Amino acid sequence: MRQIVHLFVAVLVASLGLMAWVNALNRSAGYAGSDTITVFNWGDYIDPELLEEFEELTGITVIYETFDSNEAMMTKIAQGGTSYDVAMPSEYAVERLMEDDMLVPLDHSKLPNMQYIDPRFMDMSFDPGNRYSVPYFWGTVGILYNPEAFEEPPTSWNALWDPSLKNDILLVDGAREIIGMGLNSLGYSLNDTNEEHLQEALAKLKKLTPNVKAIVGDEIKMLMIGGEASAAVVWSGDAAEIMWENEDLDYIVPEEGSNLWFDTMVIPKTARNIEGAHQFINFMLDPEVAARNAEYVGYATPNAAALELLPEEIREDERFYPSEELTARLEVYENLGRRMLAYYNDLFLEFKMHAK
Ligand code: N2P
Repeated sequence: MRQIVHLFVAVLVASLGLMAWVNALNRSAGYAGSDTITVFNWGDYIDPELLEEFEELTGITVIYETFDSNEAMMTKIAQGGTSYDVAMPSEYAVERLMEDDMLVPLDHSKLPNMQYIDPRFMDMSFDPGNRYSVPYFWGTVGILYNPEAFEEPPTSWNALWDPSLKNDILLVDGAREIIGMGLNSLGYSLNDTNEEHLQEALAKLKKLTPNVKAIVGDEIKMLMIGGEASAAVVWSGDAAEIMWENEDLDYIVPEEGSNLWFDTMVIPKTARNIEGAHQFINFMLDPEVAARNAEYVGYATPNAAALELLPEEIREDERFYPSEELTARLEVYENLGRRMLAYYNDLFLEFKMHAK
């Protein structure tokens, strides 16, 4: 009898262990049953309370993962190891994912809250008819700076090359952003594919290295709030968040041009819960949810009804809701194709090695 009990206990322990293992495996593989979705978003790019509210509202558990560049996100989606249900690529990455047949067409009948998006952010050239993507946030790339370190407020990218800023600037860790800045500072387009121009941009960036203190991801916010550098190349929404904490700083978009970007929500082909993914996207488009999210992350919302709910001082701040006159002279990243994107990445890597 004792032996039988021992055997029974052993079988029980083994099967419990097996169940835990299978569960862990499912979670790590981002397995989404009908009651789970896996969301893949940029770091610091959502109000976490909203995830909990979505879970309470729908009974769907959210597995949440983050990335820090479009390139890293696309690589992970292509690897297929995790079944992401919703992801937040920027416009050129949406185009690339569409080209690679990696996206599920959206069912607009399940996204009634799309009606709240400002029409100027709909039907954009990278995804006509919003067949695969809906806008999430938008913004610019610019210079966040401490006026005390500058004789005159900077108006050009070239201000960052001033020798007085030795070891005093931070750069966002993005290949398109930094190579784009190099190109723009020389008067070229940030979508330039001429290899001579790109080499010129790299040479120019290498001259910036004495001033570069670090090339960082989301830590840039903590460092700038703490006054660790006099200037930083950042996305507009990060600048907004930093300036709420450190009022000494200001943000400009350089006059020779910069990037205007649009981040979106899409459903990758890896999705296992397409219904849940639509529910999540629609939830994020709800005006009250979108307004809270925009206030939390600091980025500009494309949701017209949400914008109405934001405090006037945010809505009317042209640093974060730039005028159409400013946006007209900015450039949106184009999908340069696999080979060119890899070339940009290689140049950026070479710059990073040099900056170390
Ligand atoms: C937020 C990242 C914003 C991404 N941390 C800009 N495309």
